[in-house]
Amino acid sequence: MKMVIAVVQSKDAGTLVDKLVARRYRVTRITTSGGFLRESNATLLIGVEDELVNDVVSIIRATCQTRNRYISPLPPMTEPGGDIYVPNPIEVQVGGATIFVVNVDQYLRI
Ligand code: 2BA
Repeated sequence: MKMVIAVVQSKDAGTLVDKLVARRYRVTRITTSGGFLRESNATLLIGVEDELVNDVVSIIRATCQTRNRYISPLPPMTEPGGDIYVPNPIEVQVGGATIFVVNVDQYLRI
């Protein structure tokens, strides 16, 4: 058995959970946030038999979109009376999903 851990954008998470549940996969959704953008995203835990991992990944691939985000870098420390700092937004491409597939030693439902 494997645990598929998928970090996805919040905008895609609801649709993705709906699709997975409709296909009878068991899913846990956790509200998380990325360390870089500090924005809310979602992490899904999906425990599946080994032979179903590819199916789960293809559902994620078909559902989650890559999007561009723009962030403004923090201004550098300046002395009073120094130059005015006008930040140039930086474009960041946030992937459709970041997926980890890990082995599960035991799966118990009590
Ligand atoms: P964030 O950490 O908020 O990162 C959002 C996007 O910012 C990343 O998209 C990437 O394009 C960029 N980014 C992240 N760290 C960067 C850095 N040190 N320098 C320059 N650009 C950087 P994705 O790579 O698609 O990642 C989307 C989200 O997936 C991440 O949100 C994070 O929550 C998660 N993630 C990605 N890789 C991970 C990893 N190796 N371990 C744990 N979580 C990961």
